[in-house]
Amino acid sequence: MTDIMNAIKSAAIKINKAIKTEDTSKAESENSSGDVQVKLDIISDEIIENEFKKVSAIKEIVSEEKEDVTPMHENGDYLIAYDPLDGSSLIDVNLSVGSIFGIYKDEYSGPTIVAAAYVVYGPRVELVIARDVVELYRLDEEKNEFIFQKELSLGEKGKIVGPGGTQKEWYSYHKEMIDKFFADGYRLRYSGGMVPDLHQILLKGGGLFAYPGANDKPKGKLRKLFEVFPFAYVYNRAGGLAIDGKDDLLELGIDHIHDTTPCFFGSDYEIKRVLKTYAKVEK
Ligand code: P6P
Repeated sequence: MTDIMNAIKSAAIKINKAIKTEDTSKAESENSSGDVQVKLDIISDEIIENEFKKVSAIKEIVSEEKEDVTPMHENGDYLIAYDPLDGSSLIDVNLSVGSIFGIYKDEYSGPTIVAAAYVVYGPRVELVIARDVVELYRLDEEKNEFIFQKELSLGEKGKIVGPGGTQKEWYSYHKEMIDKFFADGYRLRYSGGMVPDLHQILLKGGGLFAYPGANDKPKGKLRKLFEVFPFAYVYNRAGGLAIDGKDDLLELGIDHIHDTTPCFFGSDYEIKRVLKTYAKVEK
C-alpha cells in the first residue's frame, strides 16, 4: 500500500506542474460518462497510469476517462479506480480541482474498498490519505515532497452546506430540506468541484455535501467507483457518514463500472436530517 501512495504522490507532483503549464483547452473527445474531456484530463490520466505501472502491488486499474479496465501486474493485490482530474472544466476559471483514488481488494464495490486518497490542486497542493485514519499532507514545492500535517476528523455538526445539482430539477422534498438548512443559518459553500467542496467540509470539521437524484438525473451524477466510494471511505474513517439518502454508500455494489448514485456526505447531525427526510421516500 505504501508503494501505491508514493505513486500517487509522484503523479500529483507531475499533474500539479501540468495544470500550471499545459494547454487547458478541450480535447476532441468525450469520456465514458459523456463528459467533454479537456487535454489535461488525458495528460493527467497518462501520468497516473505511468506511475501505477511501476507498482507490482497493483493488479488492475480503471480510470473515469476510459471505458474499460487496464491490467497491470498479474500477482498484484489491489484494484484501483481513479478520477485523474475531477472538475477539470474549472481550471479555465482558476478554481481548485482534484484527483480521486479508490483502492479495492478482489472486486470494485463499496464493501471491498480498503483505502482512499485524493489530491486538491489549489493555492496549496494537499493530499489526503485514508486507511485506518485520515491523514493530511501538504506539498513542499521547493523540496518536491508531501509533508504530513495532521490527522483529520469530523465533529458532530457543522455550519456549511454544498448543495449540488440543478436546483430547478430537485425533487420538492429535497429542496425543502436544503432550504431548511439555510433557514437554520447554514452557509452555502459550493464551487462545483467535488474535491475542494468535500475537502472544505472535512477541514472545517463538519457540514453537508449533497448531490441528489433529481428529475434530470434520477441516479445522480457522481460516479460510484471513481468519486463516491473513495469519499465515502474518507468520511467514514473521519467519523462522519455517507449515504445515498437511505443506505450507507459503502454497502452498495455496482452493475457497471461507470455507475452513478445519489450521494450525501457529512457529519452526523446533518446526515441524520437527510435520513429523516428521505425515510418518507420510495428508493
Ligand atoms: P453540477 C465536476 O464536473 C463534477 O463531476 C464534480 O466535481 C462536482 O461535484 C459536480 O460535477 C458538479 O456538478 O451539476 O453541480 O455542476
